[in-house]
Amino acid sequence: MKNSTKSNYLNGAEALVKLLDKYDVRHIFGLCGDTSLPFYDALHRLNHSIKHILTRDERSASYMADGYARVTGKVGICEGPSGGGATYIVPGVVEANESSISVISFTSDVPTTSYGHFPLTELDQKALFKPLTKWNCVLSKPKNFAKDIRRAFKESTTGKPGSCHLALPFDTQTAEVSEKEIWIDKKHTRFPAEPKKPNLNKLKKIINEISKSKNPIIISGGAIKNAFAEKELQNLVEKLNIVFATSVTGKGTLSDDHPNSLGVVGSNGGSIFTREVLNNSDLVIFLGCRAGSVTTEKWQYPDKKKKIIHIDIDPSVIDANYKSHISLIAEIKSTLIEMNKLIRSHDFKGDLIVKNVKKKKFKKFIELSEDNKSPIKPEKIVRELNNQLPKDTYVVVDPGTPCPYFAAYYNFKKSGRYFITNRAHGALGYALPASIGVQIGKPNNRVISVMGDGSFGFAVGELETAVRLKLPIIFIVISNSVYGWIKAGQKTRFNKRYFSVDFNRTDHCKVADAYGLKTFKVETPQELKSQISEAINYKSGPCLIDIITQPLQDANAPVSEWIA
Ligand SMILES: Cc1ncc(C[n+]2csc(CCOP(=O)(O)OP(=O)(O)O)c2C)c(N)n1
Ligand SMILES: [Mg+2]
Repeated sequence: MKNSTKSNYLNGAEALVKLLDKYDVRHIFGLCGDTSLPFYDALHRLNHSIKHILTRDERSASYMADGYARVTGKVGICEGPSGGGATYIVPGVVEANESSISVISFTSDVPTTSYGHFPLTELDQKALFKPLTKWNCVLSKPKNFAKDIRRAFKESTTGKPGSCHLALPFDTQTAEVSEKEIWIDKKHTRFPAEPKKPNLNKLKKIINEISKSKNPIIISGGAIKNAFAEKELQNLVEKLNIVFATSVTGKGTLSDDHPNSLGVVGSNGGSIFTREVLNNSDLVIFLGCRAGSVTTEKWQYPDKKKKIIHIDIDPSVIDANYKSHISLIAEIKSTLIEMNKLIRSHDFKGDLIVKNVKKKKFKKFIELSEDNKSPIKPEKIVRELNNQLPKDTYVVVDPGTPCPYFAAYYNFKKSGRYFITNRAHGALGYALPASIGVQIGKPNNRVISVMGDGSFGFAVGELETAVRLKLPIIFIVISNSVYGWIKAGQKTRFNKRYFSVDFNRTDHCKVADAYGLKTFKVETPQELKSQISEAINYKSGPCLIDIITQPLQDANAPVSEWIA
């Protein structure tokens, strides 16, 4: 094996480490394997500023990279070995790609010389990742090695950001790569890069249409958060005094305290009151939002006759669900900057509309949150956490009970990326590993991970990682011994024909204790406040609060449709 035998050459693995270091990569999330050994050896031998975060499952590595990228704006890097490692790393790669998050996944591969000879772990990685990524490639030619890595960073960060995959065959890791190839384009270290500026004529038409409208509403997806354009958005909203709503992913783009912030609309976290605002509007402006099934309650609200303006970097979302009156394909931050320059002030009375709706929307929530009967209501958990956590806490939530409840009722007092959830696929088991990526990306902030007991079962192995790294994450398990969301679907749409959704209650504290976490058990509403307070004061490592909670199918969840 060559370890830089000639002075002007490196081996492929060394070249990869040097390139990643130049790309300002400071953390790699991954898990070892036979075919990755040259890469690990290069990480061990070379001088660099990269920390390798050893995970207990490749799926976690990709979710960690996703969470890390969401809060830092840097490219999230994950890695795993050939065969099982490559198949296990898929979920986070897909989630990031569809959520427009820059993630690059490297998986090592058997030597190109053994392709077709049935070596252990052989897999057509190119074919596997092709439909799941924005761009992918097998680094099979040393001559193209650095060029292809640069292409991955470029593809991942420009246009609609997304994920890329690179397969690293064993023999390219040990082959010679010229040192002259070790250069990068700094623009591609963060996303979104090389923003596409808006067409000003179209933008003027959009502004004219907004000026003519009476009750316009903005619905934003995750793009503004991803572009760190919250300030520009706030300027626009205040200039127009317009109603501002979001998808689940966009939650927190504008602080929930802001007078114009309506909150989340749609079937998961919306309410009949937010829907009413949408019904009363005469113009809907989708900003960086794909208008998917959840945000639009299966394309019912807004109804198809509504006048639509659609602004997005991704041409494929335009007119996919609603015929737009005017559309604009451009990067969101540059668009907001130009809009603020061109638009004149209006008073669409957004603050008044929002005030009215919020009063109605929170009435029942407050009532239920004050109920002191067992089992503990999800409303009480959200309210208590909201009362006690610092305002710059990152809240990472799973599907099931956490998503709709936090989307609807958690009150973010600061604009930004504080709410993180996986809305592309909504796969169980995201919040635990993603929160690890978030805490590594934001070491000075509090991070909480709220999961269902179903999700806990998917991801529990990473508690060891959190303990090993002494990350002060607060893990919260909504313990209801059921796949509650699905049971609620059986209740509402299948006449309570419950089938194969209940499971035994796990003592999550005992499990967490075995991993070395500090634990808190909450069985009655009376214990909730003090246990949360103690958990927040505990900062020397991860802790877990196990909360015996009202099952989702019996709760008053802010969900209008269980079958998305
Ligand atoms: C990987 C994966 N498998 C299945 C589903 C379908 N699904 C959506 S919600 C849900 C139940 C969630 O149960 P739990 O985590 O216990 O939360 P609860 O609804 O009980 O609060 C299931 C199975 C999914 N989202 N992801
Ligand atoms: Mg459950």
